Amino acid sequence: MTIDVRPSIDTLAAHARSLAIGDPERRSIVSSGNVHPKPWDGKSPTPRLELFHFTMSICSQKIRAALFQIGAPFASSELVIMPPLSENYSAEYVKLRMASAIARSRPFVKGYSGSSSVENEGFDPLAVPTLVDHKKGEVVADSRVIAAYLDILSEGALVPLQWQNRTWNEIAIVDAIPHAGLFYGANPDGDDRPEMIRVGMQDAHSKKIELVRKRLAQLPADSNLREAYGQKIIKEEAGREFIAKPANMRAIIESTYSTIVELDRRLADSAGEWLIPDRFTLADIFWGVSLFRLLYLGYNWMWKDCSRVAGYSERLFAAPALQNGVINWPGHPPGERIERFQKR
Ligand SMILES: N[C@@H](CCC(=O)N[C@@H](CS)C(=O)NCC(=O)O)C(=O)O
Repeated sequence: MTIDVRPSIDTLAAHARSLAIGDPERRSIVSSGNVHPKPWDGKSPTPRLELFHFTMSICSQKIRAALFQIGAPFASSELVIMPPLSENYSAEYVKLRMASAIARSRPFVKGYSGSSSVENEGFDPLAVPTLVDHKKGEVVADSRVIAAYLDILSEGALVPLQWQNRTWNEIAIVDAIPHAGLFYGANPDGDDRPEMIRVGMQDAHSKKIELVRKRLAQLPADSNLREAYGQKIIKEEAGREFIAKPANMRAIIESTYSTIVELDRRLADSAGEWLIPDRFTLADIFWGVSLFRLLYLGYNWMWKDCSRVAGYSERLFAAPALQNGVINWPGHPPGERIERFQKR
């Protein structure tokens, strides 16, 4: 008889929750569509779903909006992913994330193109969001996979059966938008990002690399997390180099602009309010998060001549899932372009 000495998922989550999150105020419970989560002592009762995430992470925003859309209560375990805290680099959190199926089935991240899609970049073991299903003992990582998991849990409330291909195709398009590059890097022809981001992102890659190196140095020599940390350093170094080149920034701005123009064309074929006829779906959630981020960063000129995208984005920003999971989620920084959508 062999004895399984691996810690249970509940234990991994409890360690991540108590050791990676520096401030207990960032552990809370969201239920009955309550936008202002209630404090949670991190102990009992543990809700079925627990999300490790960050306010401003675009991938986390997609999942919070999806959770609000299906009305599922969840424990919110919020990590600050920006230096100097970078709580997502804590070994306890990385151990939890490494228990996901995608961590075993995909190569680690090894380069940088501006997007954070697992398809193009590989799996980032030091990132958010990560969902824990305490009932099933499952850890689920990557926003696309988590969204699919929530769709199954909610018996198809997010992706209509007859529109599977079209919905997932839209989600893949959004996943490939170079949001990371547009957030960390400046437009060489005029940087319209809010000042907080412009200033905060200066040297962000270098600061992150330094913090990952420190954490790597603290790991035991035989730790199986060493490779994960090593790959993260390679990715961040590639990111630093990428955004420093104006030609790269121009290329990702141009490709994002083309994606918006193509979205406008597809919206012409959709008679209803949303992208998929008759229904608000996961495709709308992903697009809503993406367009809201572009607006916040000052890239809304991209739909100046795209009237359908302009109307669609107004409808999306008023949708309850986006309002609750993104726009009014506590801690989203204000911005002059987004203030009319925020309830203050
Ligand atoms: N493909 C992943 C990407 C995850 C990802 O890159 N997350 C970013 C925030 S949106 C992150 O955690 N960055 C922290 C860091 O790089 O230090 C997903 O969709 O979940």
